[in-house]
Amino acid sequence: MSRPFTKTVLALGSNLGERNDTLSTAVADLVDRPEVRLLGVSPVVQTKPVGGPAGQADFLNLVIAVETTLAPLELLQHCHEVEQKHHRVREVRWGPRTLDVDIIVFGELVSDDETLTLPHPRAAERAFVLYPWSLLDPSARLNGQSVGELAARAADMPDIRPFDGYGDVAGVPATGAVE
Ligand code: PH2
Ligand code: MG
Ligand code: MG
Repeated sequence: MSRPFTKTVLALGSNLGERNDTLSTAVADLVDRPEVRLLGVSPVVQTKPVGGPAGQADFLNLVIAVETTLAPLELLQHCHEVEQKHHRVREVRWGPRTLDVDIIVFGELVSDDETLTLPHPRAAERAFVLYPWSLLDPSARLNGQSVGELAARAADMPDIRPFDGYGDVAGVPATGAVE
């Protein structure tokens, strides 16, 4: 018997190559199987790199909501396969990458599994995740707090800029607006 659909939030980032094209194709790839359905796509934001080596390029970041019948580790594997398709090479921790796809929340699941910690252990302090998520879903909460309020308090919030070259991602108009 298959699992019921669980709502999950994924964060995507790119700071190498054709960043915006990579993000749009990656969203399409992530939902290109019957076990994963797209619920919504945030606007794309341009962000300064948080951590990692000095001098790397700005990121484009976005967040999507999906529902899936995959188990958490199956979804993680699927995210890694989509990263690989976009020639992701894991060389330097937090270094430049064509594509990073992180699972932020998986339903209400709380897990300290080393392979997949949920909610994502650093999401609550990263405006590059929280801010686009708050635009997609202003009522979203993480660890019992409003993601918009968490974003406002995050150290990287002042460096976030709208990115207006996004158009439609995977044929789905972005919801929310970046001022
Ligand atoms: N991802 C990281 C580390 N730092 N900074 C920004 N602005 N955007 C990211 O997606 C990002 C980061 C680790 O995955
Ligand atoms: Mg990441
Ligand atoms: Mg990652």
